[in-house]
This record gives sequence, structure tokens and C-alpha cells, in this order.
Amino acid sequence: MTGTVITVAPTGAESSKAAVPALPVTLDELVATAKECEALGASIIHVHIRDDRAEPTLDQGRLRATVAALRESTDLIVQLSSGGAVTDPESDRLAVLDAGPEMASCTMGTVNFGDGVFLNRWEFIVDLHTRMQDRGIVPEYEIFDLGQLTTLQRLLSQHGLPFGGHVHVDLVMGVPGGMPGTAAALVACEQALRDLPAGTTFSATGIGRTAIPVILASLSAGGHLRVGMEDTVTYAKGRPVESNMQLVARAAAFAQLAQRPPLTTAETRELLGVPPSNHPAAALDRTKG
Ligand code: KMH
Ligand code: ZN
Repeated sequence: MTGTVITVAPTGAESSKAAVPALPVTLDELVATAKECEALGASIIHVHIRDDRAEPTLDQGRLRATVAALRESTDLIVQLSSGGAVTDPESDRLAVLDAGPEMASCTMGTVNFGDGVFLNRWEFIVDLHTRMQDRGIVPEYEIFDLGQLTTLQRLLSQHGLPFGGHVHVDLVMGVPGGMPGTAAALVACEQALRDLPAGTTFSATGIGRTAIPVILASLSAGGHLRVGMEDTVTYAKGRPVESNMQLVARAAAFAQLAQRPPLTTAETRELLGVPPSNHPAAALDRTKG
């Protein structure tokens, strides 16, 4: 078993700055969080951005500036969210790829999402997957329910492996409308993952109070971890999360206890088939359509 990939998802599109004042919403706040979390063991950053009113946005100029600033200040693998907010149109979500990230999320199906619907039609999924292949962007396939792993199998068999040839999925567990954040659900997914290409890796995140059970289940099943204020804003009963650092430090401590210490950014790049940051391919102009 390898060490642990820790992804930090610092902001998300759901929590408001008013309700969660510690949420990083400006570019300066995001870069500061990124540096702190990298120092504690994160190797990927899953990015949603906000506008001047701290509302979620997919503004192209801001996305490009964010990718540039994170690459300048950290060696983290920059993974832009193509999921956005449930209200974002497909065209804006596809255009996220124009900002030239090294990785982007790619969700494998429609799911009820609290009171909303997170829409991911088959044709849209294929469009995202094939555009990422063409542009040298490594996908992270987001899985909100067991059947979405079957959709991933169908996608890969009809449209081929992702750029880099390695398949990496993230189990997003405990969304109201998706699979529960339980060890049993994680094990069911881990079994289904065996039908995917050899070497497929997975991380898992548990929304809200499912965060800790999912961390423990994932580590013991050979999986990796995603943590951050996108998914968890309460550290323990009655204790709001103070910063993303707190969540990354806790994940890194659990990983150490499991004798699967956090992987460096270089090790994570190698594992997931993301070109090294000093490799000519890392400077590929992914912004061309
Ligand atoms: N904000 C959710 C509607 C992703 O980033 O790709 C979608 C989401 C998944 O967070
Ligand atoms: Zn997200």
C-alpha cells in the first residue's frame, strides 16, 4: 500500500461567507490556505472560486488568475471544479477547462443535492471527458452514488482512458440525495472499483459529520483522502472549523497513524499520471480549445 494522497477542497460552492466567516473566498485567502495546507501534507487542491460578493462564480478571468497564482505560489496539483454550483449552466462548466488546470473534476451522473439537483447528463459527461483527453487535463471522476461507478466503466469502455492513462475517482459520500458516508457504502464502492482498469485509485470524502468515519474507512480500504471546508464546516460537536489547515492536519495525523503518510506533490503526480511541475508537458497550453 502506498502513502496517502490528501486533497484539500477549501471553499466549495455551497457555504456562505456570512455563515462561515473562516471560508477562504478571495484569491489572497485561497493562496494563503493553499500554502498552509501544502506544508501540512496536501498534494492536490480542488478549487471553487467566489466573486467580489463571495458568491460562487465560474468567471473565466478569475479562474485563469487563480490557476496562475496557485501554480506560482505552490507545487500543489491544481484541480478545478467543473461541477460549479447546482445553478451553473453546462456551457460555463465546460469552459472551466479553458482556464488550463492540470486536473479537473468530472462527475459521473445526476444526483439530488440537498434541495437542488446536480445535473450531469451522459452527453455532458462524454463532452467533459473527451475535452480533457484532448487538452492533457487529468480528470478526477466524482462519484456520488454506487451506480455512477458503472457509468464510469461505460465511459472508459466507449471513449477510452483519460489523459495520462491512470484512473482516479473520488467518492463524495453523505450528500443528502447520494450514498451515505458509511464504511459499508465505501466497501461496496471499493468492490465495484475492482471492475475498473487495474491500478485505479480512489479517494473519499464524507460530508459533515460523516467526515471521520469516511477517513477511517478509506484509509483501511487502501483509499486516499479529501478534506476541507467545501465538505465539512464543523470540526467536532459545537466547534466550527477554524481553517482548512485544521482539517488537513487531522487527515495527515490519521494517515500517519495508518502508517500511510501523506504523499508529496511529486509522488502524487507520479501516482496519478499528472506531469511533474517542471516537466515541459506541465507547461502545455491547455487553454486552447
Ligand atoms: N458543488 C456541487 C454542486 C465538483 O466540484 O465537481 C458540485 C461539486 C462537484 O462540488
Ligand atoms: Zn467541488
